[in-house]
Amino acid sequence: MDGEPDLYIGGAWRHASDGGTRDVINPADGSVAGVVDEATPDDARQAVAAARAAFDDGAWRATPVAERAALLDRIAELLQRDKEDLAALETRDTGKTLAESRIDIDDVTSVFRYYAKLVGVDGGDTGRIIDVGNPAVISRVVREPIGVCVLIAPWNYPLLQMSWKIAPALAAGCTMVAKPSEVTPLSTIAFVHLLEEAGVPPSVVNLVQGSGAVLGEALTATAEVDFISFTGGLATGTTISKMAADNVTKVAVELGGKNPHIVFADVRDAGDGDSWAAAVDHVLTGVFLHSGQVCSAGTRLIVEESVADDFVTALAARAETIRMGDGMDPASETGPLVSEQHRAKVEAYVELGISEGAKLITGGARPADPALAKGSFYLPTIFDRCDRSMRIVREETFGPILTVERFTTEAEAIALGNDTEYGLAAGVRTSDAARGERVVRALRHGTVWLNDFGYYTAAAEWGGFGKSGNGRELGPTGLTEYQEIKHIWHNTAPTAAGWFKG
Ligand code: TXE
Repeated sequence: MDGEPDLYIGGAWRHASDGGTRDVINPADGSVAGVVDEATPDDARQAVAAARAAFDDGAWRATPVAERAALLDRIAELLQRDKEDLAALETRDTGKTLAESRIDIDDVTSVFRYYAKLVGVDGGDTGRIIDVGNPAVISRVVREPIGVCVLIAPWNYPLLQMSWKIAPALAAGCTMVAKPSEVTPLSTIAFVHLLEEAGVPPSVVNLVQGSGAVLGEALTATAEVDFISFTGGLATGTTISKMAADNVTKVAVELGGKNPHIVFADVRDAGDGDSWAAAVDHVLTGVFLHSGQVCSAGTRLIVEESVADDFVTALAARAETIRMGDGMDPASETGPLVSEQHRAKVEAYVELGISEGAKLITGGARPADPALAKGSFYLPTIFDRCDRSMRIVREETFGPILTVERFTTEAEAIALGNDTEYGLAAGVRTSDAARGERVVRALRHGTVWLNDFGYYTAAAEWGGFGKSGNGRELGPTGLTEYQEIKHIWHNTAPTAAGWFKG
């Protein structure tokens, strides 16, 4: 960054082969947060070749799991040592508040610690023994690293999303090429320096950054790659899956969501006041945290008719008090959108919502505060009286926009909650435990929160139903995605098969 080489290929830091660079913009004020090298397709091909050679060489995958686990723990220690620097980079790059960035770095640390422990269990890959009915035969199923992985991350949680990929890939013994979003590469560059310091062997992790459209083919349409893990938009995920298909390359994609948050009237009827306040608070946080740029954001409020007016009024009052500002300012509760380009997309969706007949309750504009004029800020926005015919209800806006739909029966709430082509996450709020269990089991989403919203843990799988993607990250499945399964049949007392008699 800023004159230092940023591409890490074959264990060496390099500039782009054509000398190209990119200005990375701080969305809080439009200033240049850093100038980084912009890889060419040829650089990307060299990174893939380096990862291929390192995998085929066999040394990394033969490293004892205990050593790999110790390396992951060392990475976790360095992450904590550098937490403040990494968090500041993340804030300058994405606009999110420093408090959020610090949580992100802690979460990244937990991911490395989790996989260090998981891979250490039973030596990680001793496998499963099968009784085939012949005492002379040892039949066992083992897991082995899948090979060369291409890891493509988005801009909303740059380092966190990348860690969900790099940690299990390293734990499994894979080699890899990481490509952060061109919009937010800074924390990943710093992190790869940290990996080098921790002792990750040369060529095991390679790093390129630049436009996905330019580098995509070199990274995904090649038989040199065994697995592609992608997080990003639906259109890009579909393109990558098609490119990978020619080589039958395994792909796992996480493509966002249009996540329902269902509120039953009984949260108020419970009469304790707390359930109601908690519901309002969680719906608010669920959609407006990080200005809605969260794949699991609860962007669709589905609320029981009898309390809907009061709920929306309470919500709007809270939304209007959210303090926006530069993420580096501790007084800020939320930062800007990630870029001017993204704000334009969000603004277009607001226009669309109005033209579709949704009722604008609050927001729907840039903030008037002149101190925010240079940043890509946008007010928390609520649309009431929405229905499923509206694109604003069906499509992922990835901005601070909440749509409100109303229901009168439990069956209707479930039907609305499932009426999306996505299926990443959903929330349910009710004071009736039996109803809560019925509804969470009926919802077709990868994560469902009951009387909570947004929480996750490195130990539990994350991913979506439907067009939210395929494959899972985190948890034990987040490791097995990076492994191939091999059945070994060992006859300790070989005899002739005796099939052919001649
Ligand atoms: O994402 P892209 P964009 C959604 C959100 C957002 C929309 C578009 O709705 O508005 O996606 O965002 C790389 N081959 N999400 O355009 O393009 C790209 O460089 C290989 C949801 O920023 O999908 C970046 O590293 N790679 C999401 C990554 O893909 C390619 C989080 C994601 O960028 C490529 C972010 C190609 N042809 C946005 N084209 C979530 N699931 O949480 C691009 N890339």
